[in-house]
Amino acid sequence: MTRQLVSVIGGKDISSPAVPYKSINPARTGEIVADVGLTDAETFAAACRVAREAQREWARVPAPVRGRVIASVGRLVEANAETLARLVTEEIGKPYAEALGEVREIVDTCDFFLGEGRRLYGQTVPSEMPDKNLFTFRVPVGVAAIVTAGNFPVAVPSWYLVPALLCGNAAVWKPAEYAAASAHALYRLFAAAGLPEGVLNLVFADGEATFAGLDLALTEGTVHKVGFTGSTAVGRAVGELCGRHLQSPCLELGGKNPMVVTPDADLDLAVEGALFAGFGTAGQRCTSLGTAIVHESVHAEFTARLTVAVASAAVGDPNGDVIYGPLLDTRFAERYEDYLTWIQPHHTVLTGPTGRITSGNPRGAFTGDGGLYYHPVVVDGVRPDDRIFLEETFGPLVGVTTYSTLEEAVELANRPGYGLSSSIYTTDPRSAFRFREGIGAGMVSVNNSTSGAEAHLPFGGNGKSGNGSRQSGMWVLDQFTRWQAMNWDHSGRLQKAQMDVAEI
Ligand code: UN1
Repeated sequence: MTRQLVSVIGGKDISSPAVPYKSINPARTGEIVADVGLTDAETFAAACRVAREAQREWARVPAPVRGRVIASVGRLVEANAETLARLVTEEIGKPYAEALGEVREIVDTCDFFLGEGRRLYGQTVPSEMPDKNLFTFRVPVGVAAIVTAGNFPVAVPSWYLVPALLCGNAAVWKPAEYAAASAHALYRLFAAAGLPEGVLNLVFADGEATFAGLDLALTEGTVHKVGFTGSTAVGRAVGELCGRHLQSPCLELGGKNPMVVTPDADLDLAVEGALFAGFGTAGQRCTSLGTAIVHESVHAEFTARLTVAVASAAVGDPNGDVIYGPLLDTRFAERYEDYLTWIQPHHTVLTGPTGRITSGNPRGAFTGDGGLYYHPVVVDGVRPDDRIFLEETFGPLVGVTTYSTLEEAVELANRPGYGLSSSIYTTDPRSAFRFREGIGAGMVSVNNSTSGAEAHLPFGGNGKSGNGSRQSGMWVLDQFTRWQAMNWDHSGRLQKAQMDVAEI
C-alpha cells in the first residue's frame, strides 16, 4: 500500500488542508512512493507558533542532556541505516552505496554535536576597569525554519537540524516534496530519540505556501533563523524576504564548481576525479563538477582518457553497481533537457548522444518503466561566455576548456561568479597554494573531488553560492546561537566605560 503522509506539528498528524501530491520513483515513474498532503501558509505559520512554545522549555534543558538526545538520534539512524538508504534510493534514484554514505553523514554529524552539548563554550574577557567581569554566552536563536532540497534528502537537513536542536532551538522543517517519504522517515527517527513534542515539526508545503507561511511567521516573530538549501534564484528570494525582517538566513545555493588540471597533474587521478565529481549523483550535487579547465599541453590526453572512462561507466538501476541512476524528479529532468539546448555548434560532444536514454541502452539502464535516465555528456571547446560555462546545469554534463597560465586558470575558475567548491589536480605545491589564494570558493580540494565534503569542515559558499554562511563543524554554531555579552561590576560604585579607565 502506498504511504499516506501529512505534516506533523506538535507530534500530531495534520491532515487538513491537504493538497494531494505524489512522490514518485524516478527509476520507474509509474510507481508512487508516497501520497503526500501539502498544507497551506497558515498551517506553516501555526507550526512556527507551536515550535516557539516548545522552544522555551527545550532551551531550559541542559545542553549536555540535549546532547544525549542527539546521541540517540545518531544511534537510531545507524540502526536503521539500510532501510533509510533504500528509501532514499527508491524515492530520488540515488545509487544505494551513495545513499548509505549519505545516511552515514547524519551519524557523523550526530557524533560531532553530541559532544558539543558539553562544550558550547562562552568566554571570559578582561575588563578595562577593576572589579568588573566580562563574559560571553551562546544563546539559542529561537525557532529555525529549515527549507531543504531533495538531492540530499536526509544528510543536508541533518546539518541544520542537529546543531539547531543541540543549541536549544526548535525547528520547523519543510523538505522537498519529491523527497517527502525520506524526510518523514528521518523525522520519525528524530521523534523516537526523545525530543519533546513541538521541538521538531515537519511541514509539507509547496514553494508558494512556504514563502507566504514564512512571511507570516517572520512578521509574527516566531521564526528567528531561516536555513535554506536550493537554487540561487530561490535563495535570492529567501534572502530578500529575510532582509525585510532584519534577519540573515543561512543560504546554501548552487555551484559551478571548477577543476583545474595542471601540466604536471596525475592524469589518471584527474580523470577519476572528473568522473566522480561530474557524474556521481548524476551531477546533481551543489558541489558537482561544472567545468574542467585543463592546461593546453595535457588537454588532448585528458579528454581522450575521460571519454574512455565515461564510455565504460554504468548508468542505470540505482540498486545496482552504477555511477548514477535516474535524475531526481520529472521537474529536474525537464529543466536539464532545457540545459542540453545550450550546447552550441562550436562545441564538440565527446560522448555520443546527449538526451534521455529511452531504449536499447548500451549501459544497462532499465528503461522500460519510464526511468528518468540520461546519457553522460562531456562537452569540449566550451568558451568563457557560453551559458554552459557560466550556469549550473544540475545534470550529468561536464564542460571542458583550456588555459595557458595558472593566473588565467584561476580567472576562468572564478568567472561564473559562484563560489562553493573547487579543485586543482597538480603535483606542484606552489600551484596548489596559488590556486587556493586566488579562488573565490568556500571549499578547495587539491587532488580530490569538488564533491564529497566531510561533515565537520565548514561547508558553504560565496557569490551566487550563498551569503557567506557556513554549515557543519563548530562554525555552524554561529548560525544557531547568538552571542550575548554580560558585564558584572562588583566594585560597589558606578564605573563608566571609556570614562573611568584605570591609569598606571
Ligand atoms: C548538496 O549537494 O547540497 O560535499 C550538498 C558533498 C556532500 C554534500 C552536498 N557532502 O558533495
